[in-house]
Amino acid sequence: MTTAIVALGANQPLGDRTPVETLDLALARLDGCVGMRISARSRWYRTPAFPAGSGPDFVNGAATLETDLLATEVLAAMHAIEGDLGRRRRERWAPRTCDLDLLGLGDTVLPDAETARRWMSLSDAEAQADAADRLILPHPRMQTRAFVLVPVCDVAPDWQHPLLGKTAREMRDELPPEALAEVSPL
Ligand code: PH2
Ligand code: MG
Ligand code: MG
Repeated sequence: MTTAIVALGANQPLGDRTPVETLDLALARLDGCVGMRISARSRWYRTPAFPAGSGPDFVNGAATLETDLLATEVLAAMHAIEGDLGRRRRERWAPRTCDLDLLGLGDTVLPDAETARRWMSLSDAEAQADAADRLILPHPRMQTRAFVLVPVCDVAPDWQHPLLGKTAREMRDELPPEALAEVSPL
C-alpha cells in the first residue's frame, strides 16, 4: 500500500450543488473506488483564485488515500470522477466545478527525476502545456502554492517531497506569510 495525496478545488457550482457539496461528493466517490481508501481529509479553505482576478474564490482541500493502484490508475479514476462532476476541460484558468490533482504517491517520481525537475523549474507561463495533463509526480508546482500546501499539512504534514527532500510542513513554512494568510478555513 502507498499513500496518495490528492488536492481538491472548485470555484463554480454544479447545478444547485455548492463547491463544498461537489467536493464532498468527489471524496465519497474516491473512497468508493476499488483499490483506494481515504485515510484523512483536510478542512475546506476559501482561497482567492490564482492568478489573481482570474475568477471567483476557490474552495480547496486535500486528502490522503491508501492504494495499491498505479499512479496512472489513480489518475484515471480521478479524471472519471471529475467528468461525472461536471468538469469540462477547456481553457486553463476557466472556473471549474471539480478539480482533482494527484500531488504525490509515496516517493514516486514520474516520468523520471530529470523531467520532473525540469517541470518544477518552469514559470507558470511556461507550464501552459500542463493542459496536456502529463503525469508528472510530484506535482511540479505544489511547493509554490499556499492553497495546496495549507490543506496538505492537515493530512500529511510529514510527507517528504522525494526531489526537494523537504516535508510538506517545511515547504509551507517557506511560503510568504501574505500568501498563507489568504488561505482561510471555511
Ligand atoms: N486551481 C487552478 C488555478 N487556480 N486557484 C486557487 N485558489 N485554487 C485552485 O485550486 C486553483 C487556482 C488550476 O487547477
Ligand atoms: Mg488544479
Ligand atoms: Mg487538475
